[in-house]
Amino acid sequence: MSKLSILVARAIFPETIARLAQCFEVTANQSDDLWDRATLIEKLRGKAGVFTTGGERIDAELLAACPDLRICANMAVGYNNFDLAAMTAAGVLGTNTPDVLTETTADFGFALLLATARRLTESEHFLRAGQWNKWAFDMFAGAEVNGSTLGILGMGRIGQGIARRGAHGFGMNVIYHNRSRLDAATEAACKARYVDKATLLREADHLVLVLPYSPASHHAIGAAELAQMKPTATLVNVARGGIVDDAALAQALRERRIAAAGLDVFEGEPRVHPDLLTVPNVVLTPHIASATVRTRRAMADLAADNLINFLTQGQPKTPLNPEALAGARR
Ligand code: 8YV
Repeated sequence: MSKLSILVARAIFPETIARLAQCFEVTANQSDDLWDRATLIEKLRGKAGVFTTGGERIDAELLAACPDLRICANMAVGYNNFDLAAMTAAGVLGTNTPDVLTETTADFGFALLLATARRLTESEHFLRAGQWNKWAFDMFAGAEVNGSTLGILGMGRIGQGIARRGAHGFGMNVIYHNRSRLDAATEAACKARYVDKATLLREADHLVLVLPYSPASHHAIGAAELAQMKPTATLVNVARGGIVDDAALAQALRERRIAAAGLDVFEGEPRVHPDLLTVPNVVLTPHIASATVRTRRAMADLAADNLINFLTQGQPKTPLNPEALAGARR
């Protein structure tokens, strides 16, 4: 029997390609070219599966143009690049990579919180620029982390990981807001108290965003929300660009209406709002919250498992829309 064909849309571990090639005819993009949409659709013709990394928009138009496509396996826990309703309607399965990146991403969220509060990059730039010629009592004095109030918006797995680090490691008072309240046992494990969004904004000394992106969460933090925060507060976004109104944030940072921000994700990334590049009180990283070698391998393995298990046995490991299986393309 001839092998099914799949596309790997971005460069990935050679070992992952080799593993996929045992089961499929693989078209890979190891030169990591950034294909435009027309090229992606062209490359997808005749492919039963695609390995995506989060930047490839899968919607009704693409699915109609690629009738052989049966599964889109995202190497990311977030899947806002998928129009899941369109995929289900077309009988195309979507999968993501939950769990394997939870602790690593929570580590990074906490690292960004610490770096932001304690002005790590700003002070390093100062030192590297040769500006350090004497000690001063208030030099890079930042915001206290231990014992302060940690606010978390979006209390899924990663949010809970950040809460545990704050409560157990740093003695923080943890408050959170989420679409739905956690059960009492999970709240107790995170030592976290549920509050409404206005209370979260008002009381947090450090506010961390970990909610999924959807039209409902677009600009969940904009000028109005920033105005409700303490002028001494910090804001961290490890979720998705678009949840924060970056122009409004840059203005709030410039006017010191909040103390500082730490951003791993941006509206329209890899472009970054030019105003964010010129304010000193922001720590900027290029969407690397899950980037440890072990975790990226685990993510790649899980995305590959989904392709292999679904296309060879009909049993995906982490399906997003299992209801698509009923009307699945063959
Ligand atoms: C990915 C992420 O590395 O999993 C996610 O949702 O944001 C990151 O872990 C990223 O999506 C790859 O583009």
